[in-house]
Formats: sequence, C-alpha cells, structure tokens
Amino acid sequence: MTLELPDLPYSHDALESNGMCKETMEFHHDLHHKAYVDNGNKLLAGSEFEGKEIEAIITGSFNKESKAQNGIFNNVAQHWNHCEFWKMMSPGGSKIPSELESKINDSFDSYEKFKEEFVAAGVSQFGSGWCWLVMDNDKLMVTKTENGVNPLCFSQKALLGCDVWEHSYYLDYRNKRPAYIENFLDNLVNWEYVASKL
Ligand code: MN3
Repeated sequence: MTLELPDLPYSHDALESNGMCKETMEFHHDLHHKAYVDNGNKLLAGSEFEGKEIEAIITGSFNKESKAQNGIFNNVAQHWNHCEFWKMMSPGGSKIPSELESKINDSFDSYEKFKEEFVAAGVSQFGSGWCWLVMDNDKLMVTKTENGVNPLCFSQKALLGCDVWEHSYYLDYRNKRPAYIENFLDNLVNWEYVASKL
C-alpha cells in the first residue's frame, strides 16, 4: 500500500479557541505529517515491506538493526500515530462516555488520578515522543514512548495518544509541555472516538 496524507477531520482553525492554533495545524499536519508520508513512501518502494499493511510494516520494522528498516519504522509509525492523533481530537473535545469513564475509574481510581498519570508520562518523556492511554490484555494503562514508537510495538491497543514532540506545542505553549498536555485532556480529546476503540 502507498501511504496517503489524510485530510484533517476539521478545518485548520477549528481547534484554535481550544488551544491549538491554525499555524500549529498548518505546520504539524501539512508539513510534518506530510514529510513522514513522503519519506515513508520513498523508503518503502522496493523494500521487503512494500505493499504490506501499515500495522504489519510497523511491527515488522520495529527495533531492527538495519538503518533502512529504522527509517521505514520511524516514518510509517509516525504516519500511523498522526492519523490517530487527528481523530483523537475534536473542536471543544467531548464528554467521556460512561462505559469508558467507569473503566478509567476502575483502573486509576479516578479520572483525576488518570489525568495526573497521563500528564506525568508526557512530561517525563525526555526529548520527543508520545504518551498514551492503552489497553493491554483488557487492562487500561498509561505509557510513554520515544520518537515514533507506539503501542502496536507492544501488542497494546492505543486508545488515546498525545504527541509531545515540540512541533506539536511550541507555537501555542512554548516550553510549557505540562500546560499543553493538560489542555489536550481538558479541551481537545474526542472521547467518543477513544471509547469507540474499546
Ligand atoms: Mn507530530
């Protein structure tokens, strides 16, 4: 398969009043995400992964010795991560459906405890990466990963992911990564989409 840059599920300025400005979206989606797509397609052409499903490319190229495989992994995993990231947000966010809310309460004691853990994971990810809410063998967990690594690499289902690369927040928050992640949870998450992955 060929990687394709999806359109955003909303306009570039749709999240502006919720803490993610139009310029961030123009750089992040139109330039950063597009670069992963373009580089991924160049690297996939003629490789052992050409024509494979995206999930199979990610798990098959993860943690390999060869530079070529690492390049494929980084770009294809980041393509997958960003396709999910755009869908995990919506203008104004949404209320957490009750089934997911009770799962979060069961796993973390309360939503506030989950939020603390999720923000702490993103803040403590040194350098670039992601923090996640994942389903691991029916159990909800908060994790963090470096660079393009994602829950697929560990056979986990990604319910929610927050991009903590500086390109995701520097225009809106400068160096204040904690404020960016808190705002992401408070005002941007499309919990209906997150819950649909349960
Ligand atoms: Mn990004």
